[in-house]
Amino acid sequence: MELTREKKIGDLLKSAKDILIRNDAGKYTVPSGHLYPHMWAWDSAFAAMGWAHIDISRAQEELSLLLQNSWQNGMIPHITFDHRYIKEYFPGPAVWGRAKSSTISQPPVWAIALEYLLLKGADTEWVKSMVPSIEKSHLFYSKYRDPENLNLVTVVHPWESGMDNCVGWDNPMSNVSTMIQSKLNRIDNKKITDSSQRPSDTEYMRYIRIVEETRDRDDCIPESFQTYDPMMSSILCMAEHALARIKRTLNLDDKETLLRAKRIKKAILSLETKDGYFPYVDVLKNEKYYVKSLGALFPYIIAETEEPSILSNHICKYGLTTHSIDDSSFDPKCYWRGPCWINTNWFFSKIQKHSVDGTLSAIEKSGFHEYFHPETGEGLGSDNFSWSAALFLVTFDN
Ligand code: 9WN
Repeated sequence: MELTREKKIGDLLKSAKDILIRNDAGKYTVPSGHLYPHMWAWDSAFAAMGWAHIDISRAQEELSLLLQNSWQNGMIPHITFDHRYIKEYFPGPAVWGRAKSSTISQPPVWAIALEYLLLKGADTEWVKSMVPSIEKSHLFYSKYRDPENLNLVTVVHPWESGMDNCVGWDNPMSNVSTMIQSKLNRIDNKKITDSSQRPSDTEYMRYIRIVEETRDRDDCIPESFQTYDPMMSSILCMAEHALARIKRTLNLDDKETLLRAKRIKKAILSLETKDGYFPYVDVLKNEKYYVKSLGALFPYIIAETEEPSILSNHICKYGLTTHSIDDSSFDPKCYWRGPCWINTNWFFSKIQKHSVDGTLSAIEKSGFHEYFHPETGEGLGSDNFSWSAALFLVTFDN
């Protein structure tokens, strides 16, 4: 019995490596050649962790390029465009108003990836050389994403959170206008033709509207969306801890980094929860609100709460659902509004053992899809998805 499981895992590990090799666009890895043909920030950091299982120098190359893309203010942009493929993705540079990249960031997982590469034998001098831009990217969030000085992190676009259409954004998004100047030229829904798996046109118009509001502003902050996100805040806290550990290993001074991590942790964990969920805060309406999204449970990871009972609202055969199963907004097929994702399973595996088995069941059933139907395990969105492959390697190749 055990042998069969090992054999299955062995075959899947081989396929996972093949996917990263197939999605290798040269110096970076596309999230999916089919749907996402540019460099995405958190996808690349996850991919680098996967590459560490194939070729450590290729892993270093991925992270080096990601950090080279940093803006002057430290921001690592969420998309860096590959000009060979501009026509294959919407919205491109014409909508963002910038030739090279989008104007928002994504969850800062690069220190977590760097620590992983260090553990997997990356060259320590190279690791040291990555530290300053990682540090600067962390400081970006406190300088430009914390308008109320709460030691927490806002997102200025749902895409910045990486959980694009999660139910957490419905409230602030309802105030965003759908009037846009650009032509809504969606390509995603020509590639994923089942519209129940992707955000709606109305949501897309709002996404574009927010981008258009940032276009002529130096600070790239839109006027209609700015919301504190419990998941971003928690990931920054994890990333600061990872950076502090890297510094300690390299005999660098970790005091300031550790202080920042502690400040964020304290700020998050002192927030009042409702039904066990941490709040979002809409800066523009000055309003705290609660949503049963998996994102609002990330603070339990930094609190290191083992198997928190609240996760039972999300447990299914394929790991954890991105929205509470018994909530009326739960949608098992639609993107971040219910389906299971391998990266959220991986984050929660630190406090919830079940999500590891969930990941195996999902991938065993449907391959390395972008996300999975929580009831049937059907693979949804894109196939051959890089971070599903990379995090499978991280979880099972040891
Ligand atoms: C917009 C690349 C990205 C991920 C995000 C995921 C999805 C983009 C899209 O794909 O977002 O950034 O076009 O839907 O939501 O987390 O980084 O895989």
